[in-house]
Amino acid sequence: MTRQWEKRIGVCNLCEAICGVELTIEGREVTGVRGNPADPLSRGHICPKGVAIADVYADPDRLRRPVRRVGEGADAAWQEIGWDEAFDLVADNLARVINEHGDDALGVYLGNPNAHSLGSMTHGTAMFKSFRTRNRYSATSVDQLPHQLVAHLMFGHQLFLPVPDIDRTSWFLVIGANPMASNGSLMTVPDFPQRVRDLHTRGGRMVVLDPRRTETAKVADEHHFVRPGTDAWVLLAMLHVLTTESTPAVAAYVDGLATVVDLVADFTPERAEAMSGLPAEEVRRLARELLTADAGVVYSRIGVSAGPWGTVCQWAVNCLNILSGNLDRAGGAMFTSPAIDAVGTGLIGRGHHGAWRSRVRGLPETAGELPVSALREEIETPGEGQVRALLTVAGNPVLSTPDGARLDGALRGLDFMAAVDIYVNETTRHADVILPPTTALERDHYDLVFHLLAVRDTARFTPAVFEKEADQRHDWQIFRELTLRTAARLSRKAPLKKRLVQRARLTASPTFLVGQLLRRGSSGVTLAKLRARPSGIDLGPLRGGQLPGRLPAKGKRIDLAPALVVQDVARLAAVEAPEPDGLLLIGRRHKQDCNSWMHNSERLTRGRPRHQLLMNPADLAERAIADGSRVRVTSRVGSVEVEAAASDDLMPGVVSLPHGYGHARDGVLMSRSREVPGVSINDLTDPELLDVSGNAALNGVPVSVTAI
Ligand SMILES: Nc1nc2c(c(=O)[nH]1)N[C@H]1C(S)=C(S)[C@@H](COP(=O)(O)OP(=O)(O)OC[C@H]3O[C@@H](n4cnc5c(=O)[nH]c(N)nc54)[C@H](O)[C@@H]3O)O[C@H]1N2
Ligand SMILES: Nc1nc2c(c(=O)[nH]1)N[C@H]1C(S)=C(S)[C@@H](COP(=O)(O)OP(=O)(O)OC[C@H]3O[C@@H](n4cnc5c(=O)[nH]c(N)nc54)[C@H](O)[C@@H]3O)O[C@H]1N2
Ligand code: SF4
Ligand SMILES: [Mo]
Repeated sequence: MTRQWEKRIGVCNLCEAICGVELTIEGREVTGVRGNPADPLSRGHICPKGVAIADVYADPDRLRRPVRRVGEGADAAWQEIGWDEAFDLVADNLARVINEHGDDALGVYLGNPNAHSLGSMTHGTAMFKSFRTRNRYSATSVDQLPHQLVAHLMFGHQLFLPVPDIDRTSWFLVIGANPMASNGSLMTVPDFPQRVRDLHTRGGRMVVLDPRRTETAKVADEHHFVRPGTDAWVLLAMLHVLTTESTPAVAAYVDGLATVVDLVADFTPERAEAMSGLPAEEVRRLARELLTADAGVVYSRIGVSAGPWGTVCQWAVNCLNILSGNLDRAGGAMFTSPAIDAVGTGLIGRGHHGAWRSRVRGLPETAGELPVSALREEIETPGEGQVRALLTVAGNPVLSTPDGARLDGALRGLDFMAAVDIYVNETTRHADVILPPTTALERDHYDLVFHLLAVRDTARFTPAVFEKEADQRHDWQIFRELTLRTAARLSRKAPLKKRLVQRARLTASPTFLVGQLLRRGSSGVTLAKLRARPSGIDLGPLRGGQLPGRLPAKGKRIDLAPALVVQDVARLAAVEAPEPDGLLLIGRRHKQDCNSWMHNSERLTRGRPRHQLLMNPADLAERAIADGSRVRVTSRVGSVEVEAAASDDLMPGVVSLPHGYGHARDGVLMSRSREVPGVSINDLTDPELLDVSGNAALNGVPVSVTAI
């Protein structure tokens, strides 16, 4: 018998690069995945994880029907139940807790894959809004919160984020990011390796500042070590050089230049050298190169935003791009013009900060969310407003947020927990009920988030590759049921009119909403046109000269000196010297890892282990630790045992662990993940170490390392 096969266009949603893929399908099986060369953004690029989307689809450990937990910990068993029963069970319990203890007694946590699901953007957002809790948390506060806060304060909208125009720049400074492994973040840049080769062919240069000589550093023209947590001094010193060696002129719509000049007056390159280890002369040269480049751009990401001074750093990055004349022009830091402008249309709110504070520690909210570093104490501390029920959606905070081990324990104390997730993971194993949605290949997709952050304007609608089974539910259907069934059980009722509008909105499918949103834009792209060209429509390179017209701020102005940043620079100025000797822990990402959740894929986990603590040979020798031997790593909050591996790529005094490892907790998880060696870096990271925004300082954590 000849095998029947066909090709279908799909999309990989595992990271921000949103690569187009071409799948070979035989019946209900994916037998091949390759990059789609006709995709105008990804141009055929694919990485090892892209191929593994087939593994998620086929994984026998993946949940396809709702399950209810019976028993606890190692003794837990999971019983499949029907959807109706599962929805009622969750709605009954959420409503019970809210009716008895108030809105804030329900905590919610949103994980990273929410940003990669259309249904979550259209319907999940509505559900979270309908729960009026202040105990809302997400992966944002272990990630890009400083970027959003700074964009809100400077430009007037949390997601009006400038993107490096990598395809036209001639000078690219990359700080605390490793796009060769991560494929870019807040910079949707599929095929980063080719774009760097093109940069070099044009005669351009890339410079990397990172405490580890990363894969990106290795393809750069220059790499310099910086001591973790000290980038702020380097960036402010670059501003110091710009403002003392030149007289920057800014556009008429930019306020606050004099304040910036004042703020950076004492941040000399010599001080930057003392703090960071980067020689003063290099700091000067980098600032001068940015100023004189044909087109230059500074870009920084999670090594900096998830550090102790994330907000000051992201502010300084914007100031450098603005003061060097590189904002909103080709080759600089530019704004996208997406076919659906989630910012301009108000689909995503502008943001706010400090409208309320967390109950126990008084940490500020941003855009309606509290820092996830406060979640554990809000569950454990009794009193009014205590979190008694938790709903997690596509997240794994036990592995991904600071002091995960203690959060793990706190989850056991909840009255009720539900999760919308496709796996039993280290967090969802505590849920009473797990509701599994369809996966990427089974649902329609239009990217509402990452077109907004891409290095080129394109639009693409990808219909589901596989029809869902009758007894599966899409995430938007789950959000609709949970919203409506919980609301029906609440003693506080919204006005009838509001309820009817909500019901109508939740009943429209995400695809229908995409069609409507496209019509509101001015790109001329329609759903019909997109359906006719499933590889995507090219809208061209990023457009310059859009300011001040596109500025979301009232009055269409840029504020270079927001009060919150000015105050935090004063706090920075008061720091006199680097922390005394000791080791500083940083994180890392690998090409084949996907945060905490792809370790059930055979093809991503075979081969040489990569979970080790990387350490400079001199630091190993000083402690009489042999390469490859087991060590104990200890921080203020915890201690782990792991193999150490010598690496010249680490700056002396710095050690590195990847995040998303350490699956063996009680041994109750997916079959293959359980066998993957390694520990969780977040059993060492500290919920007390925060940036002013409330973002966790996951990088630069003081640790000691001893031989076992
Ligand atoms: N120390 C340290 N910690 C870090 C980081 C770091 O660099 N260092 N990085 C941080 C960053 S940037 C992030 S984004 C966070 C990520 O942290 P989280 O978002 O909390 O965790 P993920 O590992 O992304 O887990 C995603 C979960 O979603 C599930 N899932 C996958 N697809 C779907 C879907 O389509 N629908 C649903 N409902 N569920 C799905 C998976 O099964 C998995 O359980 O980790 C952060 N933690
Ligand atoms: N393969 C893969 N790709 C991914 C992910 C994944 O898990 N795996 N996750 C996705 C997600 S959710 C995100 S948010 C993005 C993140 O994308 P990136 O920001 O590119 O993430 P990382 O690769 O962790 O790079 C952070 C870099 O910062 C460095 N660093 C640490 N501390 C400091 C410091 O104090 N100063 C400086 N200058 N550098 C420092 C680290 O050594 C590391 O090289 O990646 C996305 N892409
Ligand atoms: S770079 Fe890899 S993981 Fe990211 S979207 Fe492309 S194929 Fe998927
Ligand atoms: Mo992230």
